[in-house]
Amino acid sequence: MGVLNVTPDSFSDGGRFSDIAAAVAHGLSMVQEGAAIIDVGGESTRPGASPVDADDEILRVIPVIERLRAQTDVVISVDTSKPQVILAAVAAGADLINDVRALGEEGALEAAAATQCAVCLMHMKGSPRDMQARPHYDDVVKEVGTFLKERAGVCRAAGITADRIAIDPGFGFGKTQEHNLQLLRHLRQLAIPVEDGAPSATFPIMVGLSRKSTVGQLTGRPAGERVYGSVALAMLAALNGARIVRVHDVGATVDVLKVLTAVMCEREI
Ligand code: 7PM
Repeated sequence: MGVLNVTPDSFSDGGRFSDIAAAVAHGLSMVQEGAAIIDVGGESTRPGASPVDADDEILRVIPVIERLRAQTDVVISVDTSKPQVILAAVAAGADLINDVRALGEEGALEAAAATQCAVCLMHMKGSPRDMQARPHYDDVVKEVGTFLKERAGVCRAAGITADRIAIDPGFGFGKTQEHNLQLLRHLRQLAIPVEDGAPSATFPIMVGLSRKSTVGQLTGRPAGERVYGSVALAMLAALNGARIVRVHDVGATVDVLKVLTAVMCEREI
């Protein structure tokens, strides 16, 4: 999954033709590099970020989704928590709702269930505003697993079928470095069985580690120099059972995952 941010920069708050065209071109270049999914996001979930208005978010993401849909068959994901954005994005051609709030906002679950879309449910402790203020867990792997299992159950009860649900531990979202490392080491423990599914069926695990501060803490590098660390973490996550890796550096990650798959193909990765 390639990350396509359409959050405002210091020059524009989105919706300008040149911004839209640049975002679409970047999305298409990630498809060329081998991305299977493009994740379009218009809300910054940066620690300490303030919330974005639904109309602003729609103005940013919908033109990009529409134009991508017209030009490629790649799976299009929308990174949002808001019911209005979910409905508008699906109408514009999105296939997957990637929600860092696990469809917990008012009306989000109903909006997602009303579509035929897939969903990715992410764990976050707290809100972007306060999540990095001394997060504490007795057992981070257990707590994240319990939360994701509960949210997957709520989605199924709302009519979202099991084959349309992925889960994500939410690296960096209300986690210390030690929490992030514990989750990565024990990622397979998050393989939540699909109740009444095939005996070995589990919800696919997605992870986002790309360029995050966890990479910075491990390598001592600023955000612009975290490609090698990010790619290494993507590979380790895949080795530990991740099915979808959300990354900025698609070409580099695709090469490494090809190598990993070729070498490890005699057992399940
Ligand atoms: C600032 C800080 C900007 C953090 C952006 C971010 C994930 C996600 C994001 C993830 C899923 C980033 C994050 N991270 N969705 N959206 N999983 N499912 O680093 O880990 O891209 S935003």
